[in-house]
Amino acid sequence: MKFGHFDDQNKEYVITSPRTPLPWINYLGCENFFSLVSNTCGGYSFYKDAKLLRLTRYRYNNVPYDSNGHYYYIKDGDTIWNPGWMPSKTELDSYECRHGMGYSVFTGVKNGLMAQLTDFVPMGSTCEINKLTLKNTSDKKKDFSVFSYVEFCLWNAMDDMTNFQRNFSTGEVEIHVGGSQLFHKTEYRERRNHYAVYAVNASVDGFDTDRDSFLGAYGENSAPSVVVNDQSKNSVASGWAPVGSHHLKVALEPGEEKTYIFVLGYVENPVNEKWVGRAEDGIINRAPADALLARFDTTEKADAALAELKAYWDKLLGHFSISSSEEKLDRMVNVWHQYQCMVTFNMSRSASYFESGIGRGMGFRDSCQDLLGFVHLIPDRARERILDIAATQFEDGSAYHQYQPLTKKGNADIGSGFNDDPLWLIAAAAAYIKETGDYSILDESTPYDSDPSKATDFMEHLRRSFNYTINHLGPHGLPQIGRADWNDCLNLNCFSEEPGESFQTFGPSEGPNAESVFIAGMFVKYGKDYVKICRHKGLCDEADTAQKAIEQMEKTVMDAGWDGEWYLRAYDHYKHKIGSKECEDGKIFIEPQGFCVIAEIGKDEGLCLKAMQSVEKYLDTKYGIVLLQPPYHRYHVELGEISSYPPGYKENAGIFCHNNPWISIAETVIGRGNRAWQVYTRTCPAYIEDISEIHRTEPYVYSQMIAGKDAPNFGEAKNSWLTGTAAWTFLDVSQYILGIRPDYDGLIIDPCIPDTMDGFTAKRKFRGNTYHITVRNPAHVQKGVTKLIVDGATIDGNMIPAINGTGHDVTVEVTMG
Ligand code: BGC
Ligand code: IFM
Repeated sequence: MKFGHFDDQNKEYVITSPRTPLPWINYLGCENFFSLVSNTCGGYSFYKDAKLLRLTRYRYNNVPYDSNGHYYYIKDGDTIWNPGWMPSKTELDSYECRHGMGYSVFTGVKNGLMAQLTDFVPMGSTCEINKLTLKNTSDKKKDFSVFSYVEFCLWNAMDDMTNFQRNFSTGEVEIHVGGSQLFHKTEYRERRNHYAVYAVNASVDGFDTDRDSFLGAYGENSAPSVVVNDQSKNSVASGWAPVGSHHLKVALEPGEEKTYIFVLGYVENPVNEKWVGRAEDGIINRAPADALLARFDTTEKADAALAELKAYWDKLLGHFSISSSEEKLDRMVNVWHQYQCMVTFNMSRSASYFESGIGRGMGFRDSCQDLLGFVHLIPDRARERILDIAATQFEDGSAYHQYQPLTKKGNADIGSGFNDDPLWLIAAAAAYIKETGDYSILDESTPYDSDPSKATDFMEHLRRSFNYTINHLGPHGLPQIGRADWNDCLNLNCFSEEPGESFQTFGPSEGPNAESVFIAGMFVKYGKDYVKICRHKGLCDEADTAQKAIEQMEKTVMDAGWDGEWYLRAYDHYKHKIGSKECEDGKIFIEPQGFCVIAEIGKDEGLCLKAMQSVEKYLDTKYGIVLLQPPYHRYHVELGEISSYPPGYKENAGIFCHNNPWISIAETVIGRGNRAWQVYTRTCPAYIEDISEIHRTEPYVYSQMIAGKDAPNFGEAKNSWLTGTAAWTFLDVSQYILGIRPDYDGLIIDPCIPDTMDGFTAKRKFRGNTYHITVRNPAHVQKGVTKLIVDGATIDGNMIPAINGTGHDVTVEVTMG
């Protein structure tokens, strides 16, 4: 069952019922100001940092779910309704929500009145625009009221939810009616150097800034008393809960329409003596707010800003596009994969409807992996991101696991000890260099622990990342796992003398014994990149030494990390095998199968094929590949968080979407295009749109997890949007299935597609040139390039050497066979 449909022409998902199984959201903002907006106008805004600079309030875990947002009420006779249905929940005569690239449009019709709300964050601004168009579609004159409503958050979202003894006394507002731009503004501020402004470009018939006055005693936002009575109270908030609400009385002749521009903005108010305490001027410096509002004070200016935003996205998505016989593939590759990658660039794991914006900020491993999916779109910002991440590394190569976006400083509460983290930095750096050819990043002076006095060049950061693994080997010569590797919940150092009976701590701790075969796979895969980077720098001895360490690790995996039919997962503190046929539960895990095959460990010996066959045999389901089998049926304290989940959820045998593309990529490594395709399509949003009632999260983006076959709700997804799945799937489909893969010296063309596919065309920007690629598959093979013609000349092999200069259009013809 579907709740909408894709509009490929406009790059939109069109939701046709407000009653989606869960809120289906979109992200507004590409730079510093962001809003989350659901299909019923729920959501909130923040500036740069969802925890520290939150503009509007959201109540998580609320009942009903998703019941605060930026709302517009229409009071038409006795009827109160909202164009996005919530919060009045008045049945609409028609409803539509279009989530597009950085904007959302809600169209509601009720009793011959159409209200269309367009929400977006203009480029280069610190505000959200809500453009509200009202049209009388009846044959009678209509007189009605519009009330706007936002509830301000007192900046620090955590404090806002917990520290009432302070916060109920901090709110102050200033209200300005009229003025040169005809804006009505409510400025919410705290006595600090920034404030929020909420304005409309019209003279108003009333306003409210105090929540209790607006809602009424014991009132709710589904039917605020001000709206019910059709009369604002002109309330002035002092402490308690400041809100912004404008009252507009509107009269429309049949067929007539009117448009209003509402702006919710963030303004810095630099400490400036002129403005402190001068009652006649107000206490804040209004000039920057006036300047912001002046940019959007007419419909034409707002429309131009929306057009600019759309042009920005068209240009961005123009970096990579394809055309094939598969409509769903095209729409995912051309639009939604890349869009989700950009959202993960902006949000990392901070703010979604499943991440509160308060807990996790930027993840070290998460952001490094996200980068794999957006580096081709915004290489300059990717470069900056890599250096920001590296600056949170410690001098021994380990790293803060998370950092705060505003301060860019490591989060000491979480600390370090996740032993895969350092290697992800090499993955990110290698992807950046392959995309751009820019080796100068290696020379950038980069701090440790955000302390400029402890800086080295970035190359040294990579060296310490690589050596961190070598310096932390366990009893079998495999990498120590530390608190956890990619699998946050496999905490093998939760040891005690009596396993299962008592334990040292619940939660991750470090120790020398527990080892990870997954990190071994990463070390081999990204170690090879490190070797290439060393060679490019002329560090031949270092490259040779690193190469030997990699070969040794491959041998170690084959000796101590192979279980007969698949790669082992780990050894625990007691040196017991994890992910082995000898285990009662958790006999086989997905992660080492993916990474050891991607690293080609034991490929010639047949290990890779065998491991992939085992994945298919033991881990496959119709909705994707589960993380492990059998699930842990009872709690194993010595394994940490993993078995605290019931079977089929999250890391305990859920379908973790993130590592499904690892398997798909691994299948391309061994040339099995049909299977790589099957794995790709099984979790791909557009391919499972028809089962939205089962899947439940947005059908245009990935979720972190789908309940596995051992869970009662098999097939139900959770944690949409902020997942490494976005980057990995785009990498899988663009670089491994379609096979257009940047490399150090050029662009590799190496498709591995289903044998039923005739071919495809692609347009790919690479180092300033545009490649127009046609792939033909006349022999219907799964992999193999027999002919590569570049601008009319046949080339040996399957790599197009990078060309000097930019601005060229290059024609590439590829024949598979
Ligand atoms: C785990 C969480 C953990 C999170 C953080 C998740 O997959 O289930 O418990 O806090 O990862 O990285
Ligand atoms: O790898 C992690 C990621 O960093 C956060 N979410 C869960 C994944 C698997 O545990």
